[in-house]
Amino acid sequence: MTQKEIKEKIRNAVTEKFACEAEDATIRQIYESVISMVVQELSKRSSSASKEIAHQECKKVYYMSMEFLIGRSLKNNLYNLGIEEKVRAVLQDLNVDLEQLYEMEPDAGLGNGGLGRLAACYLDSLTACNYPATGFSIRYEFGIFRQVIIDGWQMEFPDNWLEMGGGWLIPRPDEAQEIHFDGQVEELWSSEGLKTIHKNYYKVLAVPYDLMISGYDSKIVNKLRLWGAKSLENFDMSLFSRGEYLKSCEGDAKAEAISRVLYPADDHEEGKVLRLRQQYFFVSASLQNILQDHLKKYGTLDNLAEKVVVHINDTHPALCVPELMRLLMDDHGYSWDAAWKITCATLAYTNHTVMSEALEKWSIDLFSRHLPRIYTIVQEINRRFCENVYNNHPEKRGAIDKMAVIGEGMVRMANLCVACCFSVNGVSALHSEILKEDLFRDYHDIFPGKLTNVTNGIVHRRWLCESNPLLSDLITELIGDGFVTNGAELEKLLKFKNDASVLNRLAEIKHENKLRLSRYIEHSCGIKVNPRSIFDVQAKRLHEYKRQLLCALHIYDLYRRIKNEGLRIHPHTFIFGAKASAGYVMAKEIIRFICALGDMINNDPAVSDQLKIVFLADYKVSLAEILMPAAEVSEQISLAGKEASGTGNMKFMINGALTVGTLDGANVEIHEQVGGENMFLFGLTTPEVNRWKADGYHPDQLYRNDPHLRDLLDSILKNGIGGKNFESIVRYLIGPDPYMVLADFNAYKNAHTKINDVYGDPLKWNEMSLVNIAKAGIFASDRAVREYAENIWHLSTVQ
Ligand code: 26Q
Repeated sequence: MTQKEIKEKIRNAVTEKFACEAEDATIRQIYESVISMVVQELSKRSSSASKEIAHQECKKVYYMSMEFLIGRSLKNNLYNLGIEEKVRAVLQDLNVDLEQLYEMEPDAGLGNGGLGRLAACYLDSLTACNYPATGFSIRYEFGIFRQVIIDGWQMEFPDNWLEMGGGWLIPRPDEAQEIHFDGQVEELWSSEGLKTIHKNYYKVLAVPYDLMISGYDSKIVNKLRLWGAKSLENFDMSLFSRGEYLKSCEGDAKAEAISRVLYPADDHEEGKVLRLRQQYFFVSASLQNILQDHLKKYGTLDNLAEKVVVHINDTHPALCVPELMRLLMDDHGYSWDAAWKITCATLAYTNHTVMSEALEKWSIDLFSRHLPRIYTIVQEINRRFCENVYNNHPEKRGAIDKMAVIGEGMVRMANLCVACCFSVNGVSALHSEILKEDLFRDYHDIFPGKLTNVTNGIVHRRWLCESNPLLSDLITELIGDGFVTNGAELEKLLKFKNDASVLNRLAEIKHENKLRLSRYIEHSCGIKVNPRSIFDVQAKRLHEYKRQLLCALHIYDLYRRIKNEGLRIHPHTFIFGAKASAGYVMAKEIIRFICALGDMINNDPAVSDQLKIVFLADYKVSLAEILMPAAEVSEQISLAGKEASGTGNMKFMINGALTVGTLDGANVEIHEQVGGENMFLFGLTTPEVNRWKADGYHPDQLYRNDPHLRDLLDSILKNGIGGKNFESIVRYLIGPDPYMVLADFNAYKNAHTKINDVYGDPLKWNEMSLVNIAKAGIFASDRAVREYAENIWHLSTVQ
C-alpha cells in the first residue's frame, strides 16, 4: 500500500462510518477509522490466503486455548504490514499523532499470564512463518480484571475492553453453531445398531467473531476465532404476560453468561459449572466448525488427521477428546474404533504445569449432570484404556488406578489427554524431563516416543523490535536486519563483545528506556526513582511458588543492613508487577507485604538514596512492553522444579537484562546459552529440592540456627512492617512453606551481593548484557512454532 492509498482508505473509512470529513472527525473517530482500514486490508489478504490454502490442500493447525493474551494490536499490525511510517505521515497531515492512537487502544486481556501470552505469540509467529493456523477461544466480554491497589490490598475492577477494542472483531453470524448442555441420554437399539439420543438438553448459540492475525512480511493472514454465547431458548412469553418480567429473561442471562468473563485464576480452583460450560461451549463450537469446513472441502472425514491437527493448550480444551468422538459417532456415523483412530491421530496436547493441585479434575456428579453424553463417552474411553493396560502391559497393572481417566470420583483431564493424544509435550527441557520421569512416567513407559519437548518462545518482533526500537535500530546498524526474521542472527552481535563504544551505546539506550519507565512510574504512582539506580524487576503472576516473597524478604534485609550496619550499595530500585488470582488470599497478602515495605522504605530518608520499591498496579502486556526494555536485572526465582518454563525470562533477556535465577524452567536453557559467567544463578536444584522434601524440610531449624535470619524474622514479628502486622507471613515461612523460601535465602542474598559488585564495573555489566541479547535468538517463537510444525504437526508452509 502506498501512502496515497492509505490516505484514501482512512478518508473513506471516516466518511462511511461517521458521515463526516476526516478534517472534522474527532480523535476517537480517527482511531476507529484507522482500525477499520487495517481490518479491511487484513480481511482482504485473509480471504485470498484462504483460497490459496484451499487450493494447495495444505494441512492446517487449529490451536485451541481458553486464553489468548493478545494485548494491543494496532502497532503490531502496522509493523507487520510494514506501513507504520506511512500511516504516521498520513495522520500527521490530519494533525493526529499516531502514538496518541496507540495509547487509546485497550489491551485485549483475554488471558491470565504465560499460557495465554504464549498462544498469542504462537499465532503471530505461525503467521509470519506462513503456516496455515486458526486460533479458537471465547469472546469474553470482560478480560482479565483491572487491578487497583488500595491501601496495599488488591481490588479487582471489570475490564470492558470491547468498548474501545471491539473494532478488531468481525462478527460471522452465518457460521454460528448450536451447543447442547444438560438433559439426559437414552440408548436405543435400531436396525442400524445402538443409537444414543441426547434429550431435554438446553441449547446455546455460539456466534463467531474473527480477529485477523498478521505476520511480519507474511504471505498469509490467519485468524483467531472467538465464540460469543447467545441464548436460543425463546423468550418466555407466558411468564412475561403473567407479569414475571425478570423471570422471563432468565434464559437469556444463563446462556449469555458463558462468554461474559475470563476466569481470573491461573491455577486450578474448585471446579465451577460455568467454567465447564465455557470449556465445552468453545470446544464443541470449534470442532463442529472444523468438521463442516473439512467435509465441505474433502467430502469425507476419513482423511481428517491427514489435513487437520487440533492442538490442546493445557487441559482446558481437553473436552476435544470426547467431543470429537461424539461428533464422529453420533453425527457422522463412525464406529467407536474408527472414531477413536481418527480422534487420537488428530489431537495433540501441551502440558504447562506439574503441580498436582493445578491439574484439572471435575467431579463425576457435576460432569455427568451437565455433559451427560460426553460423560458416557469418557466412561467408555476409561474402560477401554484400563482394559488395554491390564491386557497388554501387565507390568503396569499396579499403576492403573493412578493412570485411569476416571478415579476417586473425578474425571482427570490430563490423563484423558495423555491417554488419547498422539503427542504430549512439555514447555522446557527440564519440565519435559519431569513429565517423563515423574508426572507421566507410567504413560511414558507404555507409549514410548509420545512425550516430547518444545521449549517455549516469544515473538521477538513485538518484544524487541516494536517495544525497544532504540535497541533494535542499534542492532540493525551493527549486524543488519536479518535478525528480524531470523532470531539466530542475533549471535552476530558477539563480535562486539569487547567493543567499548558499542557497549556504551548499549548503556545509553538502556538509560533512555529507564527514563521512559521512570516517567511512567512517577505518573502512575507518584514515586520518583533514580534513573541511575539498578532497575531490578519481578513481573509475573503472583504465586507462592514464584517466590516474590523471597525478593521482598531480601529487600527488607538490605534495608536493615543499610540502616543498622552502615551497608553501602549501588542505588537499587526494585520494581514489581503482579496480579493475584481474585480468591488467592496468600497471594494478596504478599502484595500487601510488598506495598507496606515500599511505603516504609520509600519514606525513610536514611535509605532513600540507596533503596526504592515500586509496585506497579495492573501489570499487563502493554505495561510489560515498557518494563522489559528498561530492566537491568530479571528476577526468575521460583523454587526449582515448579516453573514449567517462564517466558518473561526470555523477554527480559532479549532486552539485555541479566537474570538472577534458579535452575528452573527455561532458566536452565538460558544458562546453557550464556554460561554461569553471564547470569546470577543461585539456590537448590530440582534433585536437591526433592531430596530435601523426602528428608523433611524444617525451616524452623534454619530460623533457630541462623542468628541473622532469626533477627530479621523476629523484627517482622515484633514491629510488623511500617506498623502493619505480618505475623502470618513469618509463621508461614518458618512453618509449612512448601516453596522453601528460607532454604534459598542466603544463596539469593549472595547472588545480589554479586550483582551489586558487577554493576560497579559498567563495561563488564554491559558486556554480559550484550552476550544475553546475542544468545536470546533461540527463544524466538519462530523457532518454537517450526519445531511444532515439523516434529509434531507435520505441517508445511503455504507456497
Ligand atoms: C484452571 C481451572 C480453573 C480456572 C483456571 C485455570 C487455569 C487458568 C490458567 C489454570 C492455569 C492457567 C495458566 C497457566 C499458565 O499460565 N502456566 C504457565 O504457562 C507458561 C507457558 O507455557 C509457562 O511459561 C509458565 O511456566 C506456566 O506457569
